[in-house]
Amino acid sequence: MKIDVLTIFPEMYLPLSSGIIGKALEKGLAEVNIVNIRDYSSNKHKKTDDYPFGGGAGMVMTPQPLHDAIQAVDPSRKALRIYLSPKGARLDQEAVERLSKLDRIVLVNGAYEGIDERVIELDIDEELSIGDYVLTSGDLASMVVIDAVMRYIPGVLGSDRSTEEESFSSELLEYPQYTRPMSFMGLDVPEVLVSGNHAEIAKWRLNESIKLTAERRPDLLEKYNNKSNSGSCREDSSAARKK
Ligand code: 4GY
Repeated sequence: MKIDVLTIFPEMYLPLSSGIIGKALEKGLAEVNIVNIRDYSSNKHKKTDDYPFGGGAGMVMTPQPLHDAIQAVDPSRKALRIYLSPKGARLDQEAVERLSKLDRIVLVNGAYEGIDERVIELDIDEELSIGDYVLTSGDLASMVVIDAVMRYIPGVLGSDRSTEEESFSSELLEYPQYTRPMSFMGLDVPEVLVSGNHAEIAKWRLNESIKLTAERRPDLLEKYNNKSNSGSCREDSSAARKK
């Protein structure tokens, strides 16, 4: 996969060089191309914004540099062009998985009061939001998209992870994790986890996941139960919880 990122703040993408994402990009498992929108401004001062028609506070990003930058990275419209904005459809794990299957994505980032609406009309395929809050630019949202999508690219995570991701409990909240020591500040690791009984461990973890999801995210549990009832291979959470 290749991701082109169009931004007026290219220095915000420095963290992509570190950690798991940094390693994956080094290995060439995916490519992220950061493009400075300012480089495409035909204005003599490389301006990328102007006052809003109709008045009001702040500045609006002008269409020319954005349109030309998009045209430059995706001349034959092969990429999915995404604009990050609180007006967009909410990004969830399902959307992340869908994006991870694409060959090319262009992430378009606004700042100030946003971009000229005609760029959205002409050049954007999809608007996505990472949540109901307002950032100073789309760039942190783009970083979230990149990070979440990269986890689905083969080789980015440990090899046994990808199968886990597809397993039936992935739409539930994660069960609690423990590591050594067995006893810490008077708190012990649950006995079953050191029993060596893998079936019992799997059962305990699923049950913990269901309990936690019921308490904190009943909306997710509802979704999970609907899926398990329409599919045939697994029981619903009330049955699982009793065991
Ligand atoms: N929330 N999800 C978000 C955001 C900043 C003004 C348009 C979000 O995705 N992006 O808050 N973006 C705004 C700032 C221009 C983008």
